[in-house]
Amino acid sequence: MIELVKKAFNYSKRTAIISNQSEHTFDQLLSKSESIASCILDGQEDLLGGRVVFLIPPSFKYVAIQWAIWRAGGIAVPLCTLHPLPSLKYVIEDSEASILIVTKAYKESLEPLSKQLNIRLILVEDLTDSYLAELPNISMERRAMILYTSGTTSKPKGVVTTHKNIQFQIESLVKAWKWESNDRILNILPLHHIHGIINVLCCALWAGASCEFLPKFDSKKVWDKISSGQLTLFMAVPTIYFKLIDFWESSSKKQKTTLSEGVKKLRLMVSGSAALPISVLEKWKDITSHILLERYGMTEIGMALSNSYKGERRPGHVGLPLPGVQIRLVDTFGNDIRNTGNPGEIQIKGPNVFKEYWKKPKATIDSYQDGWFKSGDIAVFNKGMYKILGRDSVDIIKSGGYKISALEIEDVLCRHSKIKECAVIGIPDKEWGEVVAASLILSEKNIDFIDLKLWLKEFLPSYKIPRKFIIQEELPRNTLGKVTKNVLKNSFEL
Ligand code: MLC
Ligand code: AMP
Repeated sequence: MIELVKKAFNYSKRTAIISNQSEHTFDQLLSKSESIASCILDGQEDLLGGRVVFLIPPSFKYVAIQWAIWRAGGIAVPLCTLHPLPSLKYVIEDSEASILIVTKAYKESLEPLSKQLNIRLILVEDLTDSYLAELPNISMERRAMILYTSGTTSKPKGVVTTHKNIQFQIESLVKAWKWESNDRILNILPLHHIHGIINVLCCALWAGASCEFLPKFDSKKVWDKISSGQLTLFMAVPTIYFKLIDFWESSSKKQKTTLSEGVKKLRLMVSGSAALPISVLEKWKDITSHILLERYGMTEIGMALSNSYKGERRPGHVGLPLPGVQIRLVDTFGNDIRNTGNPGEIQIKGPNVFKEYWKKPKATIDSYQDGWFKSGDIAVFNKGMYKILGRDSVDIIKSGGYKISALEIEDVLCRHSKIKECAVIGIPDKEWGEVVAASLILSEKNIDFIDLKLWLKEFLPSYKIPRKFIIQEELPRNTLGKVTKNVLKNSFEL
């Protein structure tokens, strides 16, 4: 049995999950996941690493299904509830899923696909508690999860982590941020990325703490919760803090005082997944007295660097390696340049580092240099702490904490009948970190942007749809004919 599940037996009557106004104990999580695992197994002894894709909004059911997949020996592949059908189809096909678990709400859209691909479709509503099978023994070396993340290729890659990777990632954070069983955290992050899954959900459950879900981010509801005095921790992406500040500023004087006083009761507030602007950190400190703890991580490596829990939290910096994580800063030749004060690439080693890109051995090998995972993030080591300067690729955009591939959006745009050529970039934005912007070369005189956005929605989730468009006669290119995206940035009004 994996350690996360084993530990739950010690927390039996404690509250594990709060969702849809109901509280669920660890005992309930154990018994629900056991019965779902039995249903999934359907007579088999062990799923033996079969991929189980699931599309379930954040809730007790989501967690019970995640645990059930692990307990049945499967690999959990969570889908994004915001994704349109082509994006879901891509993950289902690429992961070569054998089982698809969805709520009734998605039946109509996904049943035809499951039939076409001959995948067993299970509706959550049909899962019963009637029968319990013997569950397999799962070794820690086995693959546990595949999360799809964008990179420098057009299509997202499946990042495979083992149970051992996940356990190490959790233990490192539990230790660094002093998780305890009397903690309670609010989870408003999507549950198909590590921030929401590992840092919030799994750490809470590992510690015997409670994790409360809100179905969707909503500034007022989040403020109500974080100022209620019930929570001890909160974690979010910088865009969420930006939005919370916005809400606070538009509140009445009396309300501002109530919110600010209430939130002081938390013991820790963390920001990550994208650079935290110093202005946001400072404003948050003004209104809540909390100095946000900024940390740095990546789907492939879990969390790597963190400001101190008890000591210094330096604005604009991401601190030092988390327990057990090895970091080096290298130049293009792989020389360690940490102490030169020059910028270099962050590379990572340790049990936290993922196993492989799913079915992409070459991409996996290429992502390492001398045994170190290449993050693609550029940093400097400044007076004893790491500071992220940016990325080595202009094709990767971070917007609202989501990693977005410019190439994926270009691929879709170029399929439009009125678009001859295009280039997509990220441009700086106070709220979103970056917003997606596209330059279009048309094959016709003009294009209706409202229609274009509607068309894009069929293929891309809303956070990947360009917010800014320009039409150009030609794209800026260098002598080799490659689009110079840094030059293109100047064509957008910043
Ligand atoms: C949404 N909108 C955007 C946008 N996303 N506009 C610009 N850029 C974007 N990226 C617009 C929508 O079109 C809509 O506009 C309006 O904003 C509200 O949309 P929404 O979907 O309701 O947004 P909201 O719920 O407010 O979402 C904001 C958010 C969300 C910040 C809560 O983006 C989010 O959950 N981000 C977290 C992603 C995450 O977990 N990343 C971690 C990756 S792991 P209109 O005009 O239609 O109203 C990782 C490793 C690590 O990075 O280190 O953690
Ligand atoms: P993802 O692939 O979605 O896991 O995103 C990981 C990327 O998010 C990293 O490679 C960084 O570029 C970025 N990131 C995460 N945390 C931070 C941070 N604190 N500051 C700057 N960038 C960050």
